[in-house]
Amino acid sequence: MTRLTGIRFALTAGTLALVLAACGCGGGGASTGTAPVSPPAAPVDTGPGTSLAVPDLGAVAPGPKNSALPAGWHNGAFMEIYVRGYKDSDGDGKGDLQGLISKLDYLQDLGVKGIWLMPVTDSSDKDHGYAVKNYRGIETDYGTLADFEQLLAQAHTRGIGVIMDYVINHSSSEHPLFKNAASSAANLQRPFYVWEASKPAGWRIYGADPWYTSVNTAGYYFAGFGSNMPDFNLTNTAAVAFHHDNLRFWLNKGVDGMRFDAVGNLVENGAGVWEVQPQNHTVMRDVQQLVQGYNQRYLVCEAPAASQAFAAPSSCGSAFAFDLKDHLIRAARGEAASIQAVSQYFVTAPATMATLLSNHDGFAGDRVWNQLGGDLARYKLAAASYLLLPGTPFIYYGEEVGMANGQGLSGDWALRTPMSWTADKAGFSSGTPFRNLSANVAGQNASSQVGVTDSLHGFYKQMLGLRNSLPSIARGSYENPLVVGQVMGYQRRLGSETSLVLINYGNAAATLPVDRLTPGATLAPRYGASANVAINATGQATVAMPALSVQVYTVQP
Ligand SMILES: [Ca+2]
Ligand SMILES: [Ca+2]
Repeated sequence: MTRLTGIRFALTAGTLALVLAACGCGGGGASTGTAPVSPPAAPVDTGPGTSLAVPDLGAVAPGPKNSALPAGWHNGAFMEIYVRGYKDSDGDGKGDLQGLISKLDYLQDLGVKGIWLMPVTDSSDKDHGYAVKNYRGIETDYGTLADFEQLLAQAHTRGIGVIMDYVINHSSSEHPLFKNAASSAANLQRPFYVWEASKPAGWRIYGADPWYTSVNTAGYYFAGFGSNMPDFNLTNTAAVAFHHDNLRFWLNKGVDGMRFDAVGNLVENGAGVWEVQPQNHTVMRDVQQLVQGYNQRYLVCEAPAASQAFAAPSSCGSAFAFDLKDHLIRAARGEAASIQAVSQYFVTAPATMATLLSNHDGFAGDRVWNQLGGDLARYKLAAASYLLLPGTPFIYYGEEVGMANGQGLSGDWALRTPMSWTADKAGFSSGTPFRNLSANVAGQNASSQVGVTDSLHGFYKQMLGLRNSLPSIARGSYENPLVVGQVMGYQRRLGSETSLVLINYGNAAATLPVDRLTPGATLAPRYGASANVAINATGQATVAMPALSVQVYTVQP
């Protein structure tokens, strides 16, 4: 999530018309012809105050449950994509859905099995997209609902699933629901949001008082991420039903799941008890049941303050491993305590954790290139460290070519720059990019690395190749972790297939014993080695590793 304070956007007749035009739920919208959609939005009597039409309100019945993807697809690697920054198709300087569609072959060639789209729904921020003003409309900068349906079909043809960012905690203050709610204390849509008649005392969230005055009425509304993004009241059944209908709207179209934003912030119980409250898990359990009512869908949650709690089956089911991320970077730097922590993580953590090195938020750290000072050898170790572990790895777009933070930018903006397709802006847009390029675009870009085995891109492709060709790596158990000096290793097992992964984080070559292997069997090299290694009668093999290297074997009888 992104916090933006002090930014307000005025709703004009023009922007409201845009909202309605972008919504595919009305009579003029595109339709797959199979999924039930909401009735056309029209103003309804909301009692006192305004009654703006709410384009994303209305019941959506469950639609087709079928999936275009094979079982277990979500154990392949995902690419997190900021559409605005990925590829511009029409020269306006902003990435869009047609641009992304034109890069699906690139993603398929890399070996990606899923795409997480940062919000593509219509937003008032016209940037990151987390201030949603129509949950059933596509951001007009990005294209149309028809473009989105084309993206789904084209991704599925390539065996790639598409999950959407879904922002359940808050909407834009320009959402018609909030405009109505803020127009009168007696407005019937007032209870969709969190209001108090007098200003509650003692609150502080991310350094700010989260209670804001409303222009039109007495009373204060709650907005944990800034005044322009008011929190929904998720103890209100109508507010929850509103979101469930919106989720079905997209699932009925064949979306393969959702990434849920800010699930630690859903329900507040008081000034000191606003984060990771028990009700949050109930909200996400119900969402999970809805999503899993469709075949082979994938749900993953963002909760930096309590990563593993939301991975429980009684909650979201999967969650980002923010508690592993820093150890992956530090292990790649050779820090002993973090090598140990990485080795032990999946001994206890749920196998449904979603692993990452960095993402679009500044709180999760700089681009990996910056965190590792541009050391490509250690960058590759960081990549191997999470791409071969259990769970679902999420690559942040451009990470695979070593994109650095943006030139002259700071904060979140430095992480959300145009993709470095070529050595200059031309690979991204024929026009003027909406934001500065990455600082190292001239040296690190896709065009100079695709097809080069020794490049960073080539390394990511080989790691994903292992994940895609060895079921034990994609979804096997995690067994027999070892740390010898600065070498970490573990076995992955699924059915009759056993893989051995070894990573030497040290600057020196190492020769080490690996125990608990199948006695009398052989280690057959899959990556980083060329010769078979014999396993003795007690199940031990002796493996030689160069400095800063990765080796992967399978155990052959
Ligand atoms: Ca564009
Ligand atoms: Ca909340």
